[in-house]
Amino acid sequence: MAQLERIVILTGAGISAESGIDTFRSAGGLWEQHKVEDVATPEGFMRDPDLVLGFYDMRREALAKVDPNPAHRALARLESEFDGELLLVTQNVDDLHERGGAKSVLHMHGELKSALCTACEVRSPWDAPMGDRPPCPVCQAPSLRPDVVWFGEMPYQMERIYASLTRADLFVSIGTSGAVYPAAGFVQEARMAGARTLELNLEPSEGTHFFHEARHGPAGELVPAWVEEVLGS
Ligand code: BV8
Repeated sequence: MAQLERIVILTGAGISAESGIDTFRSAGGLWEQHKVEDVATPEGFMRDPDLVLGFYDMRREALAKVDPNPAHRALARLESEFDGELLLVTQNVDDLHERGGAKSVLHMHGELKSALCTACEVRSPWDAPMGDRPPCPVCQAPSLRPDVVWFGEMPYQMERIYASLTRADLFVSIGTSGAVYPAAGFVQEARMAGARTLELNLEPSEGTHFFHEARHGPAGELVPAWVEEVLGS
């Protein structure tokens, strides 16, 4: 393997599946229990804030009952031992990368443990329910919403992500169905910029044909093995 200097990793719900967190599109997953347009759009929030706040309160509460798995810990090991540049981007709103030891995680779709105030627009760390309309820690208005990126909203730090994709030697996509843009298009950006591209997923994703290489199986096995390979090379 040529000297690796810059790696960009994108993770999705599949990396947290073995920790017991529902993915979106598996049987019985999050989107089977709710309609996307009802719980993951600004329109849905305007229409029924109690439903949406309850949906995210339930997911935030569930976080306390699950633990990071070997895949999260392997990426934290890579972050600390890899002597090149690593950008870890996640579509996940859970905090399992951080609890697995990762120090720098880019949550492009926001985080369950962050609150966005619709009055003062300040984001604050948050680990409590929102259904009871608590006051914003900054402006006291009872106007908090989950600090997550809904459909139709702009994901966070896109410039930083694209700047890294255009300079990457290797792009690795882990545990994502490749169903949602712009994240699903990252593999094409990286490939056009000359990066090698690798998919680690339980089954072929919707974009699997864009990858130079794809390995299929549980992240808890594939990711530690791949990290060992990279650090050993
Ligand atoms: C935007 C946060 C523009 C909230 C999420 C038509 C064509 C193209 C695009 C569009 C279109 N119409 C609309 C759009 C845009 C839209 C979009 O892509 N829609 C799709 C449905 C077509 N995108 C947006 O709206 C985005 N914003 O485009 O803004 C803009 C421009 C200018 C100005 C303003 C705006 C924003 C999208 C973000 C939505 N928020 N999440 C929350 O968490 O509730 S999306 C959510 O679903 C995730 O974050 C993720 O991004 C996405 C996909 O989920 P995955 O993580 O991939 O999970 P999934 O269940 O799908 O798959 C799991 C995978 O894991 C599977 O492949 C499975 O095999 C695998 N797996 C399972 N177990 C394991 C495993 N792998 C390994 N090991 C295991 N054990």
